Amino acid sequence: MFTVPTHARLSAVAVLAAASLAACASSDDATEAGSATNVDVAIVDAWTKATDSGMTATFGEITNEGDEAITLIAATTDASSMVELHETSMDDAGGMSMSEKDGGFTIEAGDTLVLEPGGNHIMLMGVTDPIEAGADVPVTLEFEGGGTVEMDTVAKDYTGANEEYVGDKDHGSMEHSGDAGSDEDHSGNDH
Ligand SMILES: [Cu+2]
Repeated sequence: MFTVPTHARLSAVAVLAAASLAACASSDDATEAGSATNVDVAIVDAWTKATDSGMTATFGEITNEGDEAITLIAATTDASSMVELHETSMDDAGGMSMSEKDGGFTIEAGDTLVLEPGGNHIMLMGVTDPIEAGADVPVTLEFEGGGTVEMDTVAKDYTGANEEYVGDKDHGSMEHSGDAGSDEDHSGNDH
């Protein structure tokens, strides 16, 4: 709805989302409104790694513009059947591995959560329809207390950050990256 540069547009969307949350409170001064969670964030550089299928990730910088700490506890997107919040760490062997972040990401007032390849990220798992470079990939961020923010991300080709996934064994039946079965629509993607 806005024809302004991407970053500005993303911020505007986040602010609008926060504004609509505030509008649900009984007064304009939502920060004092008891249980209502006022999630006031600005998001820039939001993008999702293009992929044909399997696993990919969403990145961006999320700044808490509110007066209180907020905690990102989950995310959802139509682009994948399962989403987790991941952190990346170095294992004993010196390799990088990623795993689910217990308790989510807390962002102190005024601080910025940086989601980037090789670091914290939003993990998309079970992608079945290809996410092509340039596509819009909306991701809904869920914060502790019930607040949500729509994060509009754009798909980009990216190679690198091939951390090993060390998810718990409960997810062992999950599709891992690569062609897990589905032979439908291999529409000639030559890299
Ligand atoms: Cu991950």
